[in-house]
Amino acid sequence: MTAVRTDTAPKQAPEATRFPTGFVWGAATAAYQVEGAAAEDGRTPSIWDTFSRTPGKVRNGDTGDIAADHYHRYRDDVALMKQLGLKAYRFSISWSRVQPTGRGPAVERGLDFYRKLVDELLEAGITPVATLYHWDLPQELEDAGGWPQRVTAERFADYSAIMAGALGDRVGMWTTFNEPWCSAFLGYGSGVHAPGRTEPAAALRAAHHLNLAHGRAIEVLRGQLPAAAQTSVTLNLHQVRPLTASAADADAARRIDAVGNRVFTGPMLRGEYPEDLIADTSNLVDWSKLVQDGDLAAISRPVDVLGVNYYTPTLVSTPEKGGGGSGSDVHGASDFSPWPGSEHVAFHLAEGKERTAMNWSIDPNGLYDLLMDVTRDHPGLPLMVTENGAAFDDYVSPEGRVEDPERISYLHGHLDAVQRAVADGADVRGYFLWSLMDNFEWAYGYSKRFGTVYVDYASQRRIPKSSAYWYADVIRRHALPPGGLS
Ligand code: IFM
Repeated sequence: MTAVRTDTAPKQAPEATRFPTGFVWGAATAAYQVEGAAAEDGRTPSIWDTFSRTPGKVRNGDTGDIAADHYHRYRDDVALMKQLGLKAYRFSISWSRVQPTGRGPAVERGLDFYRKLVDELLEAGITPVATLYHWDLPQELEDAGGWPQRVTAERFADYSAIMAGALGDRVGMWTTFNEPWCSAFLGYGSGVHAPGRTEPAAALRAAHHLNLAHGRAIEVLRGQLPAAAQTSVTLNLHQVRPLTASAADADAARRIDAVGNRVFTGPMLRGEYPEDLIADTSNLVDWSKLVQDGDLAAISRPVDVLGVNYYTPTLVSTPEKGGGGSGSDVHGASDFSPWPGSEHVAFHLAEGKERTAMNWSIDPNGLYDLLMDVTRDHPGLPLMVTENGAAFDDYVSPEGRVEDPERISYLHGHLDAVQRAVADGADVRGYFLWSLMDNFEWAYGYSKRFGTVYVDYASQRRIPKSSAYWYADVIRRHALPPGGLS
């Protein structure tokens, strides 16, 4: 048979760029946002139980009492994760569930929940990634002064030892804190998060003690975990952009970068607090007394991976350019600033960009820039995108489906940004979609849906949204679908 010759080579679909070998695909949740079972098996209130029960603090008076009932439904949730092909699940541990008073012995029933969850994940072939703290300080420790008190860092080290002892044989990836910026500056500065205090000096003290607690926990984890275990911390690094090219706006951006980012990356990754941060805030705290001998060495113990959470960039200027409030409205409105020492900076929403249901502008280039900036500032540091995602006004169609093309588009754009950053030299090891399922969105209660799985709170039925199937396809391919959005 004679072969038919063609002059043009057969058309082939362009090969989709694959993510690096070993790139981890996951989804994330946090204890207070999904577990529920707030008063079961010995758990005592955390600051978020107290805060959410305080009238006017959380939209509609919502609380995490039941949330997505993950405490009782974790087996089905893990089965769903497996069905979607997730390779890793990032969850957090409720401190007051395992050590109700925040000090002293652990409660076995509380530990058992996490043991069973982890075993279920391992059985399903899903890597557990444990975060020790996602904002839910035991209320008893807040009553004793909370994060502005140095002793809280020691309590955290003890709690870390309990968890390393209970799960160290089966969890290989550990994160000390999720977004300590929110704990310090929304919790003690603007007060839109628990415990709802509005004391700028206390917010800075909290930031230092969160840093110290991180360092002490890394020491404990390293001492107790097998050598192969990985340790990390997750920061919501603000991708700060000046509104104009003026020197004044550049200075506004510098200030927010200092009290938003470098207050953590400075001591953790360089072993020092930035001089400009100290100068900007010296009227509020005496850093020479706050930071004691040995603190910086403790805080800068190396981590294996830096977790980065990204949602939207932060556009700033001097106040004369207009713009809104304190920037805290990203997480809830407050008359108080979450930016000690930088109260006069104005915040803006980027013009002409699409927004999510949080009114956050959608800008995947912000993620690319962020990953490249961290890579430039801290060469060789492995990174993991530990949260990225979007809230939209999802609903169940009469056919029982939840179509969320906007979320697919958001995820596609941001995964493309990750891929571009990898191609340009960023060592990004994985991506965790926020969130696995709809959950308690802090001051917004259940009014905002970030899940790739829809939760019908009345029945607790889970319905994977179309983005969940899309994400499953990305995981299967280990690449974005060819030809843009699918
Ligand atoms: O829901 C939160 C999460 O708890 C921490 N990072 C941001 C998410 C969306 O606001």
